[in-house]
Amino acid sequence: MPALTTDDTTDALLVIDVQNDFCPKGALAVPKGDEVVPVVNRLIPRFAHVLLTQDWHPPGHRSFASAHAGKRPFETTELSYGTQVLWPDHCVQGTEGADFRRDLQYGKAELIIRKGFRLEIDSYSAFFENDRRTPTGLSGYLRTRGFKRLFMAGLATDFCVNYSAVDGAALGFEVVVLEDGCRAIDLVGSLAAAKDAMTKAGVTLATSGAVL
Ligand code: VGL
Ligand code: ZN
Repeated sequence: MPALTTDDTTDALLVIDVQNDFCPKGALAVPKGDEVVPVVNRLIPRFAHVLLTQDWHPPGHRSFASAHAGKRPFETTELSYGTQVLWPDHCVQGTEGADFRRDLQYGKAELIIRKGFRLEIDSYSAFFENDRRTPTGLSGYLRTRGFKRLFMAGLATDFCVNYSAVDGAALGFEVVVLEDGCRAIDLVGSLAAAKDAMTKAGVTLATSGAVL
């Protein structure tokens, strides 16, 4: 018996960044990132409404270490909005690395929200870019569609899932992160910090078994 009963009118599944570059052999491979695919594929049929996010950077994006002389991936730098982790070039618009995993069964997705497309601003969250002010438009979409509770899974737990979950909760949505449907990058304790931040924000951490 699933522990949580889903509501076809007010619940949505938000699948975060299940893209080639975040999976093994990808440019910013999340360890075991591909393991989220079978979990998400089991979740999708259980939800009436499925939405996806897609990390979608222009070439030369400011979050890329290659855009900063003398910097290497996973170092940080100060951008106009604060400290930014620098990443390997990844999820460049229109490249195979930016495509969803081929085995992700996402045909029924009703919305694909792209983020990180402004050259100067990174965007971990599905709601606000990393300047913490620029909205993606997702909250308006969710509200006008009447969604109240969001189940989240995808990549990476400690970056895009975490920021999306915390922002979603702050915006007044009920947020449930299905942890076995996520994998983390885990840079110097970032997974533990992310779990702490999500818990403090009122996000429910559960496993896919809660709804399957
Ligand atoms: C992500 C780092 C850079 C993510 C995206 O999807 O978690 N992380 N861009
Ligand atoms: Zn990115």
